[in-house]
Amino acid sequence: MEENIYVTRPSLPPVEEYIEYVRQIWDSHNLTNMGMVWQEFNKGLSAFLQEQHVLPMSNGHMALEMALQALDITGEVITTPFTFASTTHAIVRNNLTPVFCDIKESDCTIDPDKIEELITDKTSAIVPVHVYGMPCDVERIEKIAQRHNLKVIYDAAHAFGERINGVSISRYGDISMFSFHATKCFNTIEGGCAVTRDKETMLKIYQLHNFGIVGRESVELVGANAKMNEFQAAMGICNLKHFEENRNARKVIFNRYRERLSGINGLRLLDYDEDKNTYNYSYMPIFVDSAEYGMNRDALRELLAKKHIYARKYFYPITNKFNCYKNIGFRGNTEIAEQKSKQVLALPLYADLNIETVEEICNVIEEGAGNGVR
Ligand code: T4K
Repeated sequence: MEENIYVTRPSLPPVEEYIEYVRQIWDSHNLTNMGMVWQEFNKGLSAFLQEQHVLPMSNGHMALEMALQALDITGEVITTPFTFASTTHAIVRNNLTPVFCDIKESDCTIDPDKIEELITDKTSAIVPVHVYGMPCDVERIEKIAQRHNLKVIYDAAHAFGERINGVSISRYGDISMFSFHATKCFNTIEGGCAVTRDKETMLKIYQLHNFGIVGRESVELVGANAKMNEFQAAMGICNLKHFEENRNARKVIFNRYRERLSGINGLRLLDYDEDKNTYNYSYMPIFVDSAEYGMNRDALRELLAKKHIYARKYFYPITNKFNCYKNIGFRGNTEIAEQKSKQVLALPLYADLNIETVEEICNVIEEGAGNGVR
């Protein structure tokens, strides 16, 4: 393959659609601070999510940091390390202590069977991750949270547009955060949003994201700047119009990958439940069992790279093994997360990835089986 194929490629609207909004922004000279385009985007986004309290922000990470701040979370927070750096950093940057819970083998989300043993009198919240858009066991997490009076903040960075039993995934927990980064299935270049059902909480996040300003002469909270600008919002309006067609295109690719790869010895795919969940099909993780497959994950990644296919180790290393945390010694046994992170390879998956390329990627993986070094 001559052209480089990356793990993802941003979906872009027809350029004319975007330019129309750029002209509007030019004419208004209103570039940021919750202007008209931002308001239009927020309205469309709330309608799409069927949620009342939604706040488009500069990025998903700040939405997560401010969600924790808005709920006055203290002490310990139970979370998983099988995620992007952002989840753990958001906790630590709020001066909170992450306590790491292991994940389920079947879908890599937090294992509800292992949450309660980690709860102490210092625990005040759970931050589960809908990793790869795999919905966490939201019902069980809700019950645990209620029993122990804990807040739940979902890192739903990967789960935009998903539904559980027909209901938006953001309906669960106290707050959910979506990421609209360029690499996500829906992008505003950089961006993200916070969603909650509680009006007061939303007001607090709104104030926090604009320096804690409450009125012209009144600053009530130690906030920061997490505002989404007009150009980001314009991209959001345009991309939202094409979200469903892009979802359908990704589903075709995802299904083809599953057809081709599910029978290969030593490769494991995640367990999807299409009767219950509406997915966004934004990630295609495979897990390589080197003993059975005949080659380890890193060797397979190199084999693909030789053909200009750049699969990624999302997520390796797990966050509790990061150098910046090595002297801290966080609590929690995360054996399965560690094993999964050593096996995972995220294959290219995006709306305009052509099906011939998918076939070629599968050919390489198929030919690799049984042929490599352990
Ligand atoms: N929680 C979770 C679970 C997350 O995964 C993330 C973000 C967050 C929280 C925080 O949300 P944000 O604050 O980001 O909204 C990427 C993204 O930067 C990051 O947003 C994302 N997770 C993470 C999983 O992936 P990298 O360092 O792997 O990205 P990068 O630049 O290597 O891009 C991957 C590939 O995508 C490139 O090889 C080529 C392609 N690409 C990328 C960009 C930026 C393009 O084709 N065009 C582009 O503009 O982190």
